[in-house]
Amino acid sequence: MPKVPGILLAALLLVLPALAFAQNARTEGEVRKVDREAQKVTIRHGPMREFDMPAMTMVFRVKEPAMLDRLKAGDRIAFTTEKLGGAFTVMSFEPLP
Ligand SMILES: [Cu+2]
Repeated sequence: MPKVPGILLAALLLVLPALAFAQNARTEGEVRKVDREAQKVTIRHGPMREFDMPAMTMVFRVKEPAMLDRLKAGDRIAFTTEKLGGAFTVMSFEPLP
């Protein structure tokens, strides 16, 4: 049986917690307003434990401006968030029924 290089094991140990974090960052919410000019979206979101944040309505940036074309007020979404350069940023989302 071939030996697994230590560097691969180390990489795996680094990646696994990152995956777990990405899952925890999933939040559900409702789109309240889309601002294409400012490239921002207002979302009424549920609690975000990873940011120690209760449910509230707030403004997010988006990772890519094109994401705004797929969002409109009233949409219910599940989304992932990262804090990029101090700004809460929607990294991905999917529509909820
Ligand atoms: Cu918030």
